[in-house]
Amino acid sequence: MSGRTFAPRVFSGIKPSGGLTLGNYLGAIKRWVAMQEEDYETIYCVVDLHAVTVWQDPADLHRSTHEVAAAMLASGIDPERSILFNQSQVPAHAELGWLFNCVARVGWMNRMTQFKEKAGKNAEKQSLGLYAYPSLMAADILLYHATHVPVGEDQKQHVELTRDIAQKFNHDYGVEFFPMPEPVIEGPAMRVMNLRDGSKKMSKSGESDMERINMLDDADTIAKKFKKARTDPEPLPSDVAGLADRPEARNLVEIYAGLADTTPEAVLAEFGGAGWGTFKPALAELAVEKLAPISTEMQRLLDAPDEIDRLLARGAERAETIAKPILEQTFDIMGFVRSRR
Ligand code: AQP
Repeated sequence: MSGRTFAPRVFSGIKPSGGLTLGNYLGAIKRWVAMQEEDYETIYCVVDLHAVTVWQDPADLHRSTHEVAAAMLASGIDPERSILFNQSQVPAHAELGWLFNCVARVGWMNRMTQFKEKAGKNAEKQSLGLYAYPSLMAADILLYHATHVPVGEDQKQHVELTRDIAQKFNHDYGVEFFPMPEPVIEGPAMRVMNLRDGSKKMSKSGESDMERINMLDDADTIAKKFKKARTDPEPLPSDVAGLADRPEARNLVEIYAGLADTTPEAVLAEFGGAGWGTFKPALAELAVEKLAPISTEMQRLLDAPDEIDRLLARGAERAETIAKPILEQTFDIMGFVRSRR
């Protein structure tokens, strides 16, 4: 390999599979906003084709698509500086996804822990789409020759699989066509855990609403959820070593650090020795301070869905101008006849 260089380009997405959580905000959106200020071209996507890998009521899918777009806009994604769109409006995602289904190996898919977690004991009853999800995600990223993929810790394995697909494609066809994208996982709250069980991640589709903070929760609900969050009887330790084997305590400290743009060490320097009766109300107050302006703007946008639709359509047109030539080159490399061009 001679080491072709690719312009720094970020791609990331969120599934419209329910109300957004604090995990989506801290693990993804907050950093996406920051990356707009850095030396990248930034492309952010509402990945609706991924959402339907599990059942979505049509009205809910429609609303969630607007909600995810509204959350990104309200959090500071600038639709001029970034390309913001929903995946199904750029058909090249599905087309490259199919080609990558023919590159990825079944054995690779069998190692994906997210499928195992989501499918549980019912793997046979899951959709084929849920199983193939990582190869569509690889297509999302590589369709733009993206070099950096900011994700939460839970998505790291899928970005690694994307690299495997890029490498196999390049090797099989003797080209240096696809880049090896890097996962960007940095910050204190890259794996926000369930408030009721510190061994599970906070998810949109988790069973109980009490296990997550939704971006649209009001101040009272946020305070109530943190108050009822599971903890242990010990006070907060004065250093991070004291959080070992205390997953629930560590989670709340990391959430605080993520919201305050600081480190768990700094949080413990302030709260070490304090009990939960002190820390939980401080955490709730901070969460409300950060989330309330975002949820107010989200509500305003959700009351103007036509405005969101216009922005998504424009974003899709911009995305397609990058995606289409890359898809066409992929077809050419593979030997397809494309005489309609
Ligand atoms: N708990 C989390 N902590 C940190 N980051 C998280 N992300 C999701 N949950 C957490 C990050 O958010 C981005 C978008 O994720 P997604 O919605 O496309 O898929 P997901 O990871 O499957 O999210 P959910 O909430 O768990 O959705 P459901 O319940 O519908 O499957 C990704 O960057 C992800 O890392």
